Amino acid sequence: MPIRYLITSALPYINGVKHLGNLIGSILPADVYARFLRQSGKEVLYICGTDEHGTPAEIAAETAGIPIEVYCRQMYEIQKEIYEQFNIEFDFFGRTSSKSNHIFTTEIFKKLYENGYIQEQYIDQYYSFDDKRFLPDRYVEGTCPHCGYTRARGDQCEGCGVLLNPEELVDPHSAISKSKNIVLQKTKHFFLDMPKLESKVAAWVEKKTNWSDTVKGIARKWIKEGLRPRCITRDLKWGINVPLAWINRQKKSIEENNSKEEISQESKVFYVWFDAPNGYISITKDWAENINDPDIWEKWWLPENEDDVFYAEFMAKDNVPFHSVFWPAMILGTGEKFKKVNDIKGFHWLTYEHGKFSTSQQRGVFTDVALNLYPADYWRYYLLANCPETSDSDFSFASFAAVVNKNLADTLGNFLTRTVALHKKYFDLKINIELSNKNIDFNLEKKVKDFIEKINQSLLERKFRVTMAELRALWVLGNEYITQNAPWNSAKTNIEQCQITLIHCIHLLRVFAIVSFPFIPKTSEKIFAVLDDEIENLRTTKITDCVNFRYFEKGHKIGEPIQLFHKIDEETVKELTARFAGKD
Ligand code: B3M
Ligand code: ZN
Repeated sequence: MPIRYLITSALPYINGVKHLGNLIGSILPADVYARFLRQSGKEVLYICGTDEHGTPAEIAAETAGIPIEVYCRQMYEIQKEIYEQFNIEFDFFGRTSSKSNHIFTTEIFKKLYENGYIQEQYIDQYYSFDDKRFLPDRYVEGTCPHCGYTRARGDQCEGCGVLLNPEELVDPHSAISKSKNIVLQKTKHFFLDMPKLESKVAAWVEKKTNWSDTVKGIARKWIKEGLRPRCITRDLKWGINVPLAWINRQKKSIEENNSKEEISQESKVFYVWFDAPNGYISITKDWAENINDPDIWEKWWLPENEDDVFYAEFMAKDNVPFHSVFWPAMILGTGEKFKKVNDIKGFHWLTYEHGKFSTSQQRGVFTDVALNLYPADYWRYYLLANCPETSDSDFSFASFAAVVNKNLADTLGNFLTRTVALHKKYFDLKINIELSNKNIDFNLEKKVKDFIEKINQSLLERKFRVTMAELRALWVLGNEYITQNAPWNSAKTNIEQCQITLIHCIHLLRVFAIVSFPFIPKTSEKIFAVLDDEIENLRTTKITDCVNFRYFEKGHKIGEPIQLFHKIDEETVKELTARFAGKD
């Protein structure tokens, strides 16, 4: 049994505000899992941060007309603020451009070098005179030699899907400036010797019997096709410098090495995917510094016993190869005992009205705009209920409105309004009876416990779709209970029975708030405020222990009824659908 739970979600790239698909594809489900485990009394660390290096960041900064450091700092603050507003409770939200990641990534590289897993190779790369930079493959554009598509990229043709090398393109030009003033140049790069690491990685992957078929399938496919050396450096300025002086010293110290040639090229940095995953560890170090306990990170990443920590990663499926094969290969190559992942949760895509979310075409809903439209819990609930867990799922305002109206407003919201309004009408919000073995509805208790057991189990397994279905069914039970027991009838004939029913409903509201807390935390807090219970109890009550129909004692008074959710009407759906349809 693990004693600690380490959780990371893929580090959102720095080059802009993320859309709803990014949120549900990693950060939001990880937050639910972390909240649930904390409620269960587990020791949890949830780490995330911005992924800040690479060409797209440089280009975004140039487009914005500000220095890259300034751009990254601003975008970091903006993204951090947005996640706070979505009530994502990271233990720390850091940055891969931090000093600690520079130091740590350099250490990882040196260990790999010393252990013989780094090769040098010359490669041909286009240099653009007008952009004054080497062009990464996907920033070279031209005509596909296979299908004639004129906007093929240097890594792949989007016309026919074939994988390309930039030098294969006909009429190549810079995708940034469109300039044709580009030449192929030889430049020396460092490669991670994946063939040499392959057997280690393959053995490690095969031991992962708990991985989903999708995740395991992706890892196996890469390994089966044979791992090739992977270029881990780039000719860019922004990034973590390759320690060239150190490498030159290493070479000099190896007497028999006949290649005495020094590498003198400046501005060679690590490829962003080489430094970003190390960010999980270096951000944990930054968290440790921040809480004035600098060595505490080792408890998570270098546990005495590997099984003491259960490590779960959350990400979209295109990130899976990097987390299931390449980063583990790096870690294995260092020979250090860093904690490696136990389970990878890989999500499919959220589409927008059956198409792609698109930043450039302003198509779809982005996280900052979403928060201006509706409160965080509307989005959290909808996205989780509709999460692309085993296949793609689609966002539309019509389905968003349907889910908010039916599940949130008509089911949970309505149950609160009915219960509290009736309790006000008949009992002036005051509990006058003690529930005891004589009048507790044990049949109801059993049903509630069964639902919670299922929710608990599916959350432990990080299965979100089933969890959400069970949660909804639990809320429905509340409405069925009040309808069947019709306290408005018993009010006329048996006022004691009327209150017994309503006190059960008040206790059900408390249960709903606790069980719903990982998903819609602000709503749970509102319910607790109405019940006049301590908000802190939401965080610390295990969902499997929360069914206690004696909790509110005689004399307890609850607050006035409130409307938890507002319905979204058809006109609004039409208006929003048109507003976010994008430029094309
Ligand atoms: N930044 C996610 C992406 O932009 C990427 C994740 C890094 S996790 C170490 O696709
Ligand atoms: Zn093509």
